[in-house]
Formats: sequence, C-alpha cells, structure tokens
Amino acid sequence: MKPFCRDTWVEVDLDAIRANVETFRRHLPESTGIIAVVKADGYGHGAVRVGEEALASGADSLAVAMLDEAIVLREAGVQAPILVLGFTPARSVEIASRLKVQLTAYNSEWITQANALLEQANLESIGLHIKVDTGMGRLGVRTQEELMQVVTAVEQSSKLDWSGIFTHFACADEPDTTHVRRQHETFQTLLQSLRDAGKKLPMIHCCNTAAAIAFPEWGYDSIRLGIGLYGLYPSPYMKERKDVSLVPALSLKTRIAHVKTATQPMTISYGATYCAQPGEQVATLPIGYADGFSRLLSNSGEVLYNGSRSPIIGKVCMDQIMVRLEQGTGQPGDEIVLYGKSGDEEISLDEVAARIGTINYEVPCMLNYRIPRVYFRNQEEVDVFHPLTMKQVAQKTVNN
Ligand code: UAH
Repeated sequence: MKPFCRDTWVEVDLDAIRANVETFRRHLPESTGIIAVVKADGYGHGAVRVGEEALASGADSLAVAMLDEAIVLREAGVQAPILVLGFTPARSVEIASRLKVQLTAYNSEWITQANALLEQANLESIGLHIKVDTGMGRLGVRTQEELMQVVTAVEQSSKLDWSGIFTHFACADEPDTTHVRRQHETFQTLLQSLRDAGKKLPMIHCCNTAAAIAFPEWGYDSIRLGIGLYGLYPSPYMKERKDVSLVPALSLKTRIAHVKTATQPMTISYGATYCAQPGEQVATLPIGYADGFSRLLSNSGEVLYNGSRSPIIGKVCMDQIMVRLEQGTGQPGDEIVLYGKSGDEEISLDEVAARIGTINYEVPCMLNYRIPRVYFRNQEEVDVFHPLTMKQVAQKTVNN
C-alpha cells in the first residue's frame, strides 16, 4: 500500500545528516562532544530519525526545547541522554525522572520545588544543566551571586544532580565578533568564580552551530549542533566563510494535480492577482499555506520542473498553488521540486528564506504534520513517517 495518499512529501537524506556530523567531528577538538539539537521535530526533518542518525554518526546525546519533545523521542525508543534546553514547569519533573531526561535550571526556588516533588514521589534523581545568561536576555542566571545560589540549591538537593553548565550566544553568526566575545568572556568569568569557590565543574557547553564553526576552540566538553546538522548555515555570512562544507538534507516535492492551457486571458487564484495569457500552461500543485508553504510566496516564489524554474502565479491557497510551466509539456503526475535540486537547478532553503524575509531555520520548521517525511540512505528509501496519521508506514533498513 502506498504510505500516503496526497503526492506531496519531504525527502530527508540521512547520508547528509551523517556527513554533517562527521564534518563537525573533524572541525572540533577531539575532546569536544556533540549534542545534536533535534527540537521542533528536528527543525522539521523529523526528530526521531534525525536523532538516531546523528547518534549513529558520532553525536553523543540529543537536546530538545521542551519535555514533550523528549517524551516523543523516548516513546520511539531513543535511549541516549536527552537534555531539555528550555523551561520545564516543576510539576513535570516526575516525568523527566521516569524518562531519565535532563532538565535546564536557573532558579533556586524551582530547584527546591522540583527536589521536593521528586522526594515525595520517591523517584530517581535527575540531571540538571544550569543555564547562564551572558547576553541573550532569555533564560539563565546573570550574576555570580545568582549562579552561586543556584549551584548551592542543586548541591543541597538530594534528587538533583548537577550535570552541566551552559550559555547561549546571540550573535555568533555575525562578522562583528564583539558581542559573542563579550558573552564568552562573561561565561569564562562566571566559570572561574565557581572554580575559585572550590566547585568542581560538570559538563560545560556554549557553542551553537555558528560558534562551533567560528570558534571551535570554545567547544569545552560539547557543542550544541542545530542548524548545521541539517546542512544549513546559520547565516549567509557563515556560508560565505567556507570554514566547513555542509550538505543540505531536506527536499520538498509534489506532483502535478491538474494542467490547463489558457486559450484566452484566465485569472488565477484568490484575488485574481495573476492573469494567464493565451498559450500559457498552468499547473495546479497540491500544497498550500496549511502545509507550511508560505503565502508570502504568492506571485513571487518558483518551483523546479525538469530542471528548470517555473514561477508561482497568483496567491498561494490553503491547500494548492498554481505555477506557470515554461516548457509547456506538463502532465498530471509529473514531479515538481519545491525545495531542493532538480537537474542543475536548486531552490535552496536560503533562497526561500530570503524571498519571504526570514531566516533559513524557519523554512523547514514551517513544514508541518500534513507532509509525510520520506527518509533516504544511499539514494534508497529506507523509512516513511506521516505525522498526520502518526504512522511509521514503512521501514526497510535502518542501520548500516
Ligand atoms: C539553547 C540552544 C538553542 O536554543 C539552539 C541551539 C542550536 O542552535 P543552532 O541551530 O544555531 O546550531 C543550541 N542551544
């Protein structure tokens, strides 16, 4: 049975994930580990499959933004260490304990409350990573006093193990390194204050993809590899630097649903913002903004048909778009590449991001549960997961 009915799908190249982990492995000092960041369902690529591939390729552990994402990984059978990078309500520590998931902390009241809940329920202790805010202004302790308070609270608790300390950079992907260097210095000063107070430091980590590329010497015990895992650069500037060569893992494809040739002026889509002229061949494709294909691509984006570009005409609808096939030979069922390569042409996620005025991170994250993820290794399909039906519909080979 065909694993999904509508012919619109994401392809994820697991060999690209592997190659990207190996690239960072070579780029970093040997003593620096890799935490593969698979939050937001692996930046839209599928957290379980990508996480498994990253671990099999040399990553040591996984990180997600919220505990619910860690639950999904555990339920799928992932046994590697998982760290939640974001806020977890204290009431959920019992789940973290049962699933052996590490949490992030930055507040001594939270630590006391979490410890009490674990003691009451007589549960196993959990690992905590202390988050330090050195200039992101998001989560974390900011001063030596706050840090010492939190460390003391963790040390005094019977059910919380101090497993890590980390910070997150705001501007590591920019040519001006003033801000990132200042953040790193603040981090170093705070770490030193702990050493001076006689504390034995746990795992230290601060680099995201951009910092890992630009400052591999700041790797400490581990980096947190997000966007680079997926073969994307954190910014156009980071791409231009050419420090590492990454392989994009994701393509988005569909098949033509309907083809018509205008015999007289023919308006296209809501608002009739485009008028096809006689002779123009118009193809309707089954994807729309409800799939996470941005409406900002209306009358602006392009797709690839047989290796050449075709413009999106008219407004992107909820479930469909129309394109003008310049070759004029399209048939229902013909494959169209929305993101990715066709022949010598490529529509990169960077290109799409630039067109809609965002960053490449957002483009795959927008692709949602309506689109099945098809996984490839050695150019062969090895797995399909359809989030809409929550079904793992096919599994051929998973391990090399
Ligand atoms: C705390 C934290 C994040 O929120 C994200 C990442 C990964 O960033 P990149 O995708 O830029 O590598 C790491 N850490």
